[in-house]
Amino acid sequence: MADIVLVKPSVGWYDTIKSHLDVPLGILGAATLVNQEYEVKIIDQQLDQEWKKHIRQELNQNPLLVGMGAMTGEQLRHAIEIAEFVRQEEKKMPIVWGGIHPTLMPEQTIKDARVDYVVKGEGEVTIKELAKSLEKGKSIDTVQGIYYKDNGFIKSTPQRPYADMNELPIMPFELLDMEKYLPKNFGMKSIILESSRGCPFRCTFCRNTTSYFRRWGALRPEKVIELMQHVKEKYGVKAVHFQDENFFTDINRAKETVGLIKTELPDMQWLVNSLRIDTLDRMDRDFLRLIDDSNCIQLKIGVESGSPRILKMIKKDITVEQVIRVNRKLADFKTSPLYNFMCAFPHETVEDIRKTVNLIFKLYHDNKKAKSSAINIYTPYPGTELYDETIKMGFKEPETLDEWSQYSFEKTEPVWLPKEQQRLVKSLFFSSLFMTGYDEEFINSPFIKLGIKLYQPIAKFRTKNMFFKGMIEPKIKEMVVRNYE
Ligand code: B12
Ligand code: SF4
Repeated sequence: MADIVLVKPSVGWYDTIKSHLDVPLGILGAATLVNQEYEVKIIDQQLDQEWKKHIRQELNQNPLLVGMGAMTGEQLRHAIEIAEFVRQEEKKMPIVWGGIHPTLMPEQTIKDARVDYVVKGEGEVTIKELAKSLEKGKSIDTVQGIYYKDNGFIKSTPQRPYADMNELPIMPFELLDMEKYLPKNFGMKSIILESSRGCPFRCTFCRNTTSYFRRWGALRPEKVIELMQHVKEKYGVKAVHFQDENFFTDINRAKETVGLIKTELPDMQWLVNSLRIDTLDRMDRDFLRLIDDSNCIQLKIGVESGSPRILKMIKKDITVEQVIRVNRKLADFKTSPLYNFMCAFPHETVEDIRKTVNLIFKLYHDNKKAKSSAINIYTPYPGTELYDETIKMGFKEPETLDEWSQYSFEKTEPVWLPKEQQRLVKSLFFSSLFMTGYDEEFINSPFIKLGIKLYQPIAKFRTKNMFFKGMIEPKIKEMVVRNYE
């Protein structure tokens, strides 16, 4: 039985319709060092129908703490459900929260009665030190990076310096039943991994400006290869999907890493989550050829908007001309680009949105391999520059953990936009999501798969023409999704 119990809250419908879940890197990250000194048990709420029974069993052995991490929104709702259960079963059990939401809102999170400690930022060292202090009954004010309560007062310790990823051991994947976490991405057994953390750019909607303070840290090329080799040998992984927010920040490191993937892992496919247009614009054809030759399947690229005015406002520091140029350049290579877009920014007009839609179809036209994400609805996250702007424009800031758990781009109205435009962006998100169908291969049910296939041409027509009359499809989706919750 375990000393440390870590629970991964369900992400909600987003994950329940998928055939396989992604490895919970946040929880595994938190387990990395503490696992060397203590017995750690991970419970995945989404996979384990009997999570309550299993948490109860662990509580019987009196662990040092129960920990969980959450993103803002639906996952937070599930984290609250878990914390409430633990509190109700064992009043005195220390409940530790980490992950992105508590990091962005540590003071508000610690105020909640179902939270005893908040770990702000990276969790590896902090949770280990916290566990030690709790075990030895020592004062915790020497543990950096935490918020806690002391006789009703909220206290915090200084920010912990960022870890050097190269000094951390490989995450303890062995704590999980890995077969349940290796989705068939592009038809191959795949895994999500991280090779760097943070991003030095300044986009006004992005949490990196506040949770990593525009810092970027990365594994050295040989360490990336070691990690890829580890998952290949131990779990038979054939494709690695890097979740980094900016894999190519250091071009020399990236070049060396890609070169090593080509020579050391010639059978491994790989893809990256996030890459900038201006970086690609600077890359010469030799580097792009190397990326192609190293079996990179896809590059996910943040474009966000087709409107120069909006790109300037969000400080994306790229131009529409660059996007078009890069897309044409990439047409000569096997690796396919997937462009990410958003809408519903404060001050955005219908004309700006039309420019985004037009750009998407131009990218498809110029490069047959080009794909795009749904046109996601901008969601204001605390601490970012645009967040303050939405508040000025009428957005009511959630004041408690419970209120934040109800917060999502799907449920929360973009009240900073005129009423008519609020409806438009929701319809556009919906049609563009199904137009792309790019997540289709993760979906379990053949019934849902077929539904998406049949709906795709209609979704494309609606998106291209921004025509949303008589749109009953979101209601149908709601009915289908309810069956999976
Ligand atoms: C994988 C991923 C997902 C996965 C699931 C992740 C999960 N939590 O289970 C999926 C694909 C489902 C997903 C969905 C979404 N995601 Co997402 N996702 C990511 C991504 C790419 C990687 C996360 C990760 O694993 N990082 C690596 C680990 C090691 O880092 P970490 O999670 O921060 O964990 C460290 C610390 O936070 C801490 N920690 C974490 N957990 C715990 C627990 C304890 C007890 C302790 C002590 C410490 C601790 O220690 C860890 C090691 O240092 C991040 C971007 C990124 N690169 O971080 C976005 C990100 C987390 N996602 C984001 C968003 C916006 C979304 C969506 C809303 C997107 C959308 N439009 O649909 C949805 C939300 C769906 C929902 N219902 O909630 C935002 C979060 C914003 C926010 N305020 O929550 C991020 C930051 C991207 C961004 N830059 O905007 N996402
Ligand atoms: S480039 Fe991407 S990760 Fe970096 S600040 Fe902008 S949106 Fe965030």
